[in-house]
Amino acid sequence: MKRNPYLDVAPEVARALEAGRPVVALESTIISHGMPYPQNVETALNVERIVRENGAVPATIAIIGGRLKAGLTQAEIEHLGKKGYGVTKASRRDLPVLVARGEDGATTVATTMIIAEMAGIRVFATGGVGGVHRGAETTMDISADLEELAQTGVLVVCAGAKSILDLGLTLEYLETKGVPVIGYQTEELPAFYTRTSGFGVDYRLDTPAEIAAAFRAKLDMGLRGGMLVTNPIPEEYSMNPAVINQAIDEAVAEAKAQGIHGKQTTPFLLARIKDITGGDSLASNIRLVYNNAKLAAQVAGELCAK
Ligand code: PSU
Ligand code: MN
Repeated sequence: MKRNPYLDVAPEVARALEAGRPVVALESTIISHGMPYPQNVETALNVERIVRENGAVPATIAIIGGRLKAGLTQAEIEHLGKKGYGVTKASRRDLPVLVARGEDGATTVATTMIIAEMAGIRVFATGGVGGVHRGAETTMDISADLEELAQTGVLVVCAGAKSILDLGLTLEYLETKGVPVIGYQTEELPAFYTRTSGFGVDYRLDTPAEIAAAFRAKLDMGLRGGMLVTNPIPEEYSMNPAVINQAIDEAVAEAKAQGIHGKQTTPFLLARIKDITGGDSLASNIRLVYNNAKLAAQVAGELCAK
């Protein structure tokens, strides 16, 4: 493979990739903008441990000093976690200037996919992906994550989409872009904090091997783009739908009243929902990320075997 002069693959990750062993990419905006310190750092380190316990090597992805990093040290994870909103939330459009200036960036789902693909990593675990926001018919707020799923060949394991987004429009957008939306052991799109949403997925697949087979087929056919695997939050950590939906409605109304827009929207909503629920949403968020890390490691293992 041609060496990418902007990319640093951590030695352990490079060894695993070379030997054809499973690797799971992890994002860093969830650390800097998705959760408060110190839970963010604790969660990021636990996620890496869970990936290992399930037989894969973790590669947390970020931009450090202008370098695209596939695999961070513990000190780098702590740095991003402590700096929080002080780190640039980096989506696709942010990469050129951050790299040219030698700055730090926390990678969203979109940029994590880009860097994972550059490094040769095919499977990525996160909590939630961006999507079509409520009111997008006037704001045009549609996450770059969806375009990335359309064009970059990485499988993303998430817990579905939360209703800060318009779930119906998000599914329509993914359909238009040709992104398969898979439900893991479910026919329904999970709604992040809860296991159901009332919306159907494209296909229900019941084992990591079936998921890997579908993604392998996509790669082998040369079909551009990724695949979205939605994994419901474990029952014991799921939230009361009435309580969480009320909190989301309140947070969305506040964002609108305060004129929050652009890249601030998602972090603002997540932080408000956490405060309104007295921290309950954060506890659920952490658990669903662990659940996704486990499934992603299993899928990465199966993909290597194919
Ligand atoms: N949803 C979450 N937690 C997160 C994010 C989304 O539950 O941390 C982050 C992810 O990094 C995602 C990004 O890629 O927000 C989407 O931001 P935007 O909507 O601005 O594209
Ligand atoms: Mn947006």
